[in-house]
Amino acid sequence: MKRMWWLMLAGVVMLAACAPAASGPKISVEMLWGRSSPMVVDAGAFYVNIKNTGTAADKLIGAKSDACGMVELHETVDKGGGMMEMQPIAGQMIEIPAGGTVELKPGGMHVMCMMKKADFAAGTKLPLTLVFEKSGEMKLEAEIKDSAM
Ligand SMILES: [Cu+2]
Repeated sequence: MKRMWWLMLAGVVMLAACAPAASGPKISVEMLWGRSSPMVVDAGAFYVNIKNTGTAADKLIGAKSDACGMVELHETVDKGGGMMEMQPIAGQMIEIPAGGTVELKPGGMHVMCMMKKADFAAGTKLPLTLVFEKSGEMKLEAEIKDSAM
């Protein structure tokens, strides 16, 4: 019985030695969705919370989708006097700090789907691939939802 324990302990030590170094970014996403919009509107928007539980920062450097002719990272800026305008994010990159969460949400940053090829109808799911500088591509599906915002 004692010998068994030693073997198990040896196994655990070996596993630990073989595990890759726990450094670098560790990206996960939550609450990915797209806002419903009629087909006559040429553009649609996706929103997502991006979490980095790793020890190094990463960057969202783009996105792509078969549902869009072109995808851009956008932000909504307050132009003053109640004027909200959206514009492409400078450099097309969003920093995801180590241990941080970045929220892409209505009224803020978003993934803009231009030259829509699919109907953004509530209840449907559309493909969206997020591209990270270090973590690479993350293939996802966004559920389209109605939003008053
Ligand atoms: Cu936009």
